[in-house]
Amino acid sequence: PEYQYLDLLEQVLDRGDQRLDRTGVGTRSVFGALVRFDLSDGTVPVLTTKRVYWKLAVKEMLWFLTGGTNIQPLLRENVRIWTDWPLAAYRRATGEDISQEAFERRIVEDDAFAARWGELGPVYGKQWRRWLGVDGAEHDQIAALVKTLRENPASRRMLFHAWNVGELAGMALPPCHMVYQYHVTSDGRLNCLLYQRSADLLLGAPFNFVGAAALQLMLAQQAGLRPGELVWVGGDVHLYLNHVEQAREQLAREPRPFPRMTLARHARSIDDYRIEDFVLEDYAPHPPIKADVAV
Ligand code: THF
Repeated sequence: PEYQYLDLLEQVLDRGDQRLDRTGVGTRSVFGALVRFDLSDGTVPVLTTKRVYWKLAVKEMLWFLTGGTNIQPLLRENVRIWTDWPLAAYRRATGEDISQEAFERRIVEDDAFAARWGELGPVYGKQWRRWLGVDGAEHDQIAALVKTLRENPASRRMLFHAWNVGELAGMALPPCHMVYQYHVTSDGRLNCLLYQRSADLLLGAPFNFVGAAALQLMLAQQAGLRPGELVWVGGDVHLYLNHVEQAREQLAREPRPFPRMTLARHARSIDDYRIEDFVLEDYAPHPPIKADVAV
């Protein structure tokens, strides 16, 4: 199950280098970590030592795949994990002390307001589906990946990347989960290696595991493959100092087997998946652990 994750959490907690970070909250951090999850038995890394709201993470992944960069469709699906950044920008620009709820309601109801204040800039979706080349042509990295998985699965170039240097300045937040590389074994298993330059180990990483696993299931189905391993590599892997108590509580819990995830139907294309297609079975987690996200 999740022992590799828990070991890493313990290592960061006990031996992480403590310093001040961009957000002003402070972190303990280790540099360079690798965790492997085996998806070949049908399980997916949805942590059990706390309840993970896995549907939010899958919905976020589906939103990335649409190429979208505005939080309005996310909020319409009740996914609120990206609100903090546009909200902070709005408060900074207007000086208005608007509540998160009121801000989210306006984004959902007022398209003009959403267009002005709900934009995150050229983040994941834009780069994945419409990376702008020097010649002005747009590159759909996801469509190209699916094509290569089908036609040339021995390729060593099956990856997509979000770190578009020329567009970083326009992003609300530069990409954390940056590169997804794929590998197909001779017996038809699809492996994924995700490189994440910066990982909020308590709050963000559990979501990123779920998103990557869901994507791996979709890609495998589209290419007629079976899921293999998910290898997660972290650069700056950190624990925020206001998450220390939560980490201790989580580490005191006994992990349970990972749940199984299946796709309820065969989608026609990578653009055709909906949240209802994802079925999670045998998920019996410990209770949720509340923690504030650093903005
Ligand atoms: N910034 C920071 N500091 N941490 C992150 O994990 C992070 N992300 C995304 C972008 N910037 C980041 C945002 N992803 C939650 C989960 C993922 C997020 C942001 C927030 C979160 O609060 N999860 C709660 C439940 C939330 C809810 O119920 O709405 C949880 O308990 O898991 C990493 O990609």
